[in-house]
Amino acid sequence: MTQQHCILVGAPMDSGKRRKGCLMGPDAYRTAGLAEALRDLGHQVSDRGNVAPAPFTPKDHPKLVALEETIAWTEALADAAETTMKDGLPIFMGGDHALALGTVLGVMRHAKTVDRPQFVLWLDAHSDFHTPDTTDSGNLHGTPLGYVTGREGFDGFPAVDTPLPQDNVAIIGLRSVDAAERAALQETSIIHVDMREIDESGIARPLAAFLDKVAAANGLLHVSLDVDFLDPSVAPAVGTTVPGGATVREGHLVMEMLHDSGLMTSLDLVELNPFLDERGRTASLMVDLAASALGRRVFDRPTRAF
Ligand code: 6HN
Ligand code: MN
Ligand code: MN
Ligand code: MN
Repeated sequence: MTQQHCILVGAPMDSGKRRKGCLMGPDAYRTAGLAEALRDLGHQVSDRGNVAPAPFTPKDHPKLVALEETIAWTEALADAAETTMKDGLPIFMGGDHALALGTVLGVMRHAKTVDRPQFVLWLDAHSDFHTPDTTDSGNLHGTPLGYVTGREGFDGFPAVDTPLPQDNVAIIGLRSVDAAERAALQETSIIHVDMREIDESGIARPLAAFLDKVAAANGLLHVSLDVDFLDPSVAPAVGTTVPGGATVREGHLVMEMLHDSGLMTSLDLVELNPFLDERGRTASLMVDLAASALGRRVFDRPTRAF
C-alpha cells in the first residue's frame, strides 16, 4: 500500500449553526485514536494542532448566524488547506460543515497552482447548496457548496476567483433538501444521489461512475464527510440527524472504494458534536471510516469488482 503523509488539522469551528458542541470535535477524534489508526496502516501522521480564526468583530444580523466569525474561519482555513496540500494529505477534523467554505477554497487554490482540476465528493443528508440569501435557518453550514461553486450573495467572504465547475461535484446520501436548494440544484449539472437511488441501485454504482470521471481528468479529489450522511441509529452525535441514512457498511464501502481508487487528496470530517454522542461511538465510527479510506481492509482484492 502506498504510504501517505496524513496531516491532521483541527478545525474547532462552531459558528455555522446555533447549536454548539462541534468545537469539541477535533479532541474527540484525537481521543478516539485517529492518528494511531492511520499509523497502524503504515502511514506517516502529523498533527498540526488546531487552526484559529483571526480576530473578528461580531455584528447583529437579522438572519445570518455568526457571519463575521464564519468569514474569519473561512480565511484561516483556506490558508491552512492551501499550505497543507503542499505537504501531504490533510484531514480536517471539524468542526461544523461551514469549515468546508474554507477547506474547499484552499484546496481549489492549491489545485490551480499544480494545474489540475479539483473534484469534490459531498457525503451528506443535506445538499448544503444555500446562499446567505436563500437560507431559511440562517445557518451558514448549509452553504459551502453554494459558495465554492460560485453562487452569488457571499458578501464579505474571500472571493472565489475560479469557481468549482458543477460537473466536478457529486453529492451522495441526500434525504433533506430545502425547496430553494432543490430548485437551484436542479438547474445545475451537480451529480446528486439521494437515498432512494442508493436503495435501488446500491451506493457503489454512482460512486464508481464519479471516481472514473475524476481519474479520467487526472483530478484532485476532496471528500467532505458529514456525520449525518450516516443513519442516526449508528451515528447519533450530530445536530441535524435525518432518519434513513447510510448504513455502517455503505459508509465503509464508500471509503474502501475511495482508497482503492487512489484518488482522494484531502478529507473533511464534519459535524461531529461530541456533546450528543453515546460513549464515543460516533467519534469511533468516524475514525474507522477514515481508516478505511486510508487502506484498512479485511482482505486484499486483486481488482475492483465493478
Ligand atoms: N449540514 N438545509 C438546512 C439548513 O439549515 O440550511 C440544514 C443544513 C445542514 C447543514 O448538513 O452541514
Ligand atoms: Mn453538511
Ligand atoms: Mn448534513
Ligand atoms: Mn438548507
